[in-house]
Amino acid sequence: MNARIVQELNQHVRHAGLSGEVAAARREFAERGFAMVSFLAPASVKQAVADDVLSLIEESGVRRDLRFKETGGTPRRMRNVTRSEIAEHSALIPAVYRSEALVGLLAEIVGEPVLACPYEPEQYVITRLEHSGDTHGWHWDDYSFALVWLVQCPPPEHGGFVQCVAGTRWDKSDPAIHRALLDNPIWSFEVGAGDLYVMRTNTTLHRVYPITAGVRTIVNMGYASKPDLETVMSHETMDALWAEQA
Ligand SMILES: O=C(O)CCC(=O)C(=O)O
Ligand SMILES: [Fe+2]
Repeated sequence: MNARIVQELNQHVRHAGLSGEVAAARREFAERGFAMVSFLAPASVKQAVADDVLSLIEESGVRRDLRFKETGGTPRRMRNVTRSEIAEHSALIPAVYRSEALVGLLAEIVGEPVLACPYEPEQYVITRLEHSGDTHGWHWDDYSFALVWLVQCPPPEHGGFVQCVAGTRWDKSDPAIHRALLDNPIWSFEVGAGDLYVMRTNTTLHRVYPITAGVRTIVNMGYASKPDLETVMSHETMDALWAEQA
């Protein structure tokens, strides 16, 4: 079953690689640190991933309500399922994460090699926003790339869209989020169920606009660049975020 779904994904990705959509995504990514890449997976694979995500978040999420000094105190109000729980209960999500065809096409879009995240907790995480005011507030990620699969999302009048500021650097001792927002254009992107996007998350300040109604559920797959592997990385915010207990 899973083998068939992954095979469908690989075949689809090989076709997608021949389309003009890749060149457009590559340009968009270079300019904004963000590109919609919903064309990367067929509906059958999105549905199979969504089925696993929904059964996991319904059975095993942990509520978080945190603020981090490393990102200037911006809020994280959400429910998460950690990488270890996902790997225990889903064969599909880890297999999709490792798909060489998928990773290869991602590399074409971002313009450099895309590697599995060496820090396992950031490889894949499920996040659900479910109460009014829930948000994944302004932050950067430790590793270079995120591929986000949208499973559920309210319409934009209820929030849940993605905002980002490209070309910004994370100084953990002085995040200066407001300065980054004031000095640069802020892009906003509407996303919906079935969408996929890729972001350069270590140099793109980003957040999910707080929701006021509905439910927003995603699985975020994190990948590293070659330079990431040569950098000594601290993981304060992610260690606290993905801790087994909130
Ligand atoms: O939910 C999203 O679209 C973004 C999630 C995110 O930024 C993260 O998990 O680090
Ligand atoms: Fe992020």
